[in-house]
Amino acid sequence: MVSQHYPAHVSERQKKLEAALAAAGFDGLVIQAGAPFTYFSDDQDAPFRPTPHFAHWTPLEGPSHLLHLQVGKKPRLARVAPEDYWYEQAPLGNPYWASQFDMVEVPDVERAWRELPIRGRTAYVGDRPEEAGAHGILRDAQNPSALTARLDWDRAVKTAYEVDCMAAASALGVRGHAAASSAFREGASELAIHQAYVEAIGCTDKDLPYESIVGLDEKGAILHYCGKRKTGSGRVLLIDVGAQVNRYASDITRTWTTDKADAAFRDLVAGMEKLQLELCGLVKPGIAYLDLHAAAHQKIGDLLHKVGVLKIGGKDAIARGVTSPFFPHGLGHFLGIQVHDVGGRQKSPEGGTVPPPPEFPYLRTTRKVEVGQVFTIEPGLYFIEMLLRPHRTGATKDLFDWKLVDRLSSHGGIRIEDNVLVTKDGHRNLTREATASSGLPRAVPG
Ligand SMILES: [Mn+2]
Repeated sequence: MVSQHYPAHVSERQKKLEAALAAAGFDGLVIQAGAPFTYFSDDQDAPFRPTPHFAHWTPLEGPSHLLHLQVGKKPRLARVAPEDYWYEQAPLGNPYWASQFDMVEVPDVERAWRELPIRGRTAYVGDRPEEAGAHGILRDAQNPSALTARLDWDRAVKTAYEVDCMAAASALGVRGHAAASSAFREGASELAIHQAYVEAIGCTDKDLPYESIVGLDEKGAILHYCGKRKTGSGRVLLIDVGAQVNRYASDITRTWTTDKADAAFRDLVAGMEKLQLELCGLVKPGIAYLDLHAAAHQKIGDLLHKVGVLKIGGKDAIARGVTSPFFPHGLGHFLGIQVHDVGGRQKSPEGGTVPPPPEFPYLRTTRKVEVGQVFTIEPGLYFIEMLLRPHRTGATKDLFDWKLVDRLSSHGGIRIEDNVLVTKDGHRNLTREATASSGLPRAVPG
């Protein structure tokens, strides 16, 4: 994907970096693309992922490259391109982004270091600090938290280039989800639904931003279910899978049902779709993400009450602690180069953490909502026996319709997840935009 906003992205990075260097007391920074991760006692590497701080500057793929950033200078990028006949070493050519760098190509990492004129107080960010030490970067300048905290903080606010990448990643994901939902309706297995997804977006599993979650029926209640049953079909599909563009992720979940699903469960799915969109509609600068999360609990409590699973709704259900067994995760998380992007609980540019309140321990986002942030809105409603069991006896047992709970348990759960950008006037829903403009059926479950 070519974005006209890329030059402005690099200028913005440079501006933010210079402020961060000044605040942390450095003159320059070397960021390393990262080393391949080799499994213990093996000669096989895990699929490579670049250091996120490196990917924040350039979509250049592959390990070992060095990026040298200095105050007032054009970024210098030493691309490591070994002479090697085991793996493909494709020539770089002239990609649209390369002119933003003072580029040099070298056959190994040692020569990459020699290409960098390191002087003054230079910091290093990467996974090979000992290598940085051998090239004159002091120990207290290797991954210094005073600098990395500021870089993490800045990553939460996306540039127009990053938004282009993430919108494209949502569009790709939506295409895959449409194919997956068709496969589900034709009676496909979990494995076949997964294959329909990757086939539709034209990638392999290692190009996905995270392992796909494809759960039929009761498996939908396992939040990170990664099995892929080869046979069988379902009445309900919970599918959580994204796509990557220039290393930026989308993270999309849909829940689909066939007409064989219980009518009460289908009402829950329709209700979740409606309340998910209402929650997206509340997103605007200045609010606390925690308030969105609390609103989700109230809406889910009301829905459970309306369908008859709970005998009380909304505020009362929250006060009695009976929404949490159905909705035991956070409403969402920051999204970007990492699927669970950094900085969601960060207190300030200097670092520190704002912990979630004790009643919502899994909430990953406690930071104030600001223009340029991208995060997910993903309310969930599941029938998880481990969490329901404590309520089957004791003070809260009469608040549930246990017969209905037991009837719906075999349907697993519901999660609906979009990727939302905070704008000056409110928000842009990158996922629904892609759904609306794709010509594909709108991703309305049920
Ligand atoms: Mn997610």
